[in-house]
Amino acid sequence: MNAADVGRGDRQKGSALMGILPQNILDQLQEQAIELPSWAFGNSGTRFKVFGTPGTPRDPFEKISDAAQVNKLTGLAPIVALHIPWDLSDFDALRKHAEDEGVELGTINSNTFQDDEYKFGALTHEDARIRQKAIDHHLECIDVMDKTGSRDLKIWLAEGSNYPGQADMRGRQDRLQESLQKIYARLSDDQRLVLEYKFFEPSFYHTDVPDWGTSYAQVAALGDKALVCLDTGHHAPGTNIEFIVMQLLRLGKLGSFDFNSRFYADDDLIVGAADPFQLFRILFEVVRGGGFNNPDVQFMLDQCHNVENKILGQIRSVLNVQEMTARALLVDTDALREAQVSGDVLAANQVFMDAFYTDVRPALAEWREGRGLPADPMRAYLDSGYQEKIEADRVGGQQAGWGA
Ligand code: LRH
Ligand code: MN
Ligand code: MN
Repeated sequence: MNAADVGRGDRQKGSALMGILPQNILDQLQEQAIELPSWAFGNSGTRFKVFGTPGTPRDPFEKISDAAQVNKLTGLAPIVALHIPWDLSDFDALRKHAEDEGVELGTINSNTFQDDEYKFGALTHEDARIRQKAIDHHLECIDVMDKTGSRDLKIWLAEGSNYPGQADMRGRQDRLQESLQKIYARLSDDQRLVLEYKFFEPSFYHTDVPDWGTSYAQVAALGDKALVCLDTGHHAPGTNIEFIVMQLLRLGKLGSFDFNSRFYADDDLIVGAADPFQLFRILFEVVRGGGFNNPDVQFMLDQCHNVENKILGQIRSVLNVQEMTARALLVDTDALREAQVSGDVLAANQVFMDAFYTDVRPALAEWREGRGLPADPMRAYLDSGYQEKIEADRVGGQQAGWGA
């Protein structure tokens, strides 16, 4: 009998949980921690329009309070990542505020993509003065990490060129390594650098860190405290992302995820919304490669909620990750291995699909309730009165957005 059959029988008896999610899986799910991006709570949009929404945070403190709601209702999101300079503030006070709200401050994301001087590069720029300015920004980010108690500095670089011949691609790789070495040297023993790749945008011909191989080559040359960040939306359509996850875990260089989903490019939609099966396949490789609940692999969301409620969008996202993790943990790995070894292609595929098609949502709702959390966190948020309160309180003042 496979997991799906067990689940059907037990649901008839009234308990979704019993039988479908064994204790060892629940124990692993209990430890799951997903990091939320502060910018998911600010206003965002496309280059066509940014919609302002009532109740949007006016400062980093309010972003933290909103993120804390997600954690209170799901028990899944105890960490909040910051973006510098968007979240510049009194970091001692912000850390205290986060603690009061029951969350901690996490990854510090640098930003070298909104300054005129970085038009032709930052860490790779031909001009040593501009390179130094970009390096100094990262050193300031590490100062922030010292205050917030953050472990990870996440670097995504918007650098590249638009036309063949425009830039010396080789020289830029060398300068990138030189600049990264200066940043790396400032990290303390318990801090890390994660280098995020993206295949295009804002540059359209070449990008200096376009793929996992380049990120790997750059961080491998730095040392053990430098790792790769995999943003799920940063690959060409059709890329087998789970293969990359497998390879980076195998090499011990997967430092973090930026989870989101996409239909076309870097859409930053809710993780698991566009292609739930892809999320399942990724999480299966995470579990297979020892990445799940491994403190060396950070699970972060990197999303924007342009048209939907932001707090509900984040709640939906962490639940999607939890549901797909539960399904990935349900794969009968013994049966899978047996089928693989014996060359039984279709049996192997069926074992895999049985887990994917198992609806774990009722079981997770029941388990949540048993731990004093709402069975339906989305409903609980709507009933909590929090949204009405922030809409009433946060009138006037400048709303914080993606980039502010
Ligand atoms: C770049 C990116 C990177 C940035 C974030 C706002 O596309 O994924 O992680 O820091 O978006
Ligand atoms: Mn990202
Ligand atoms: Mn992105």
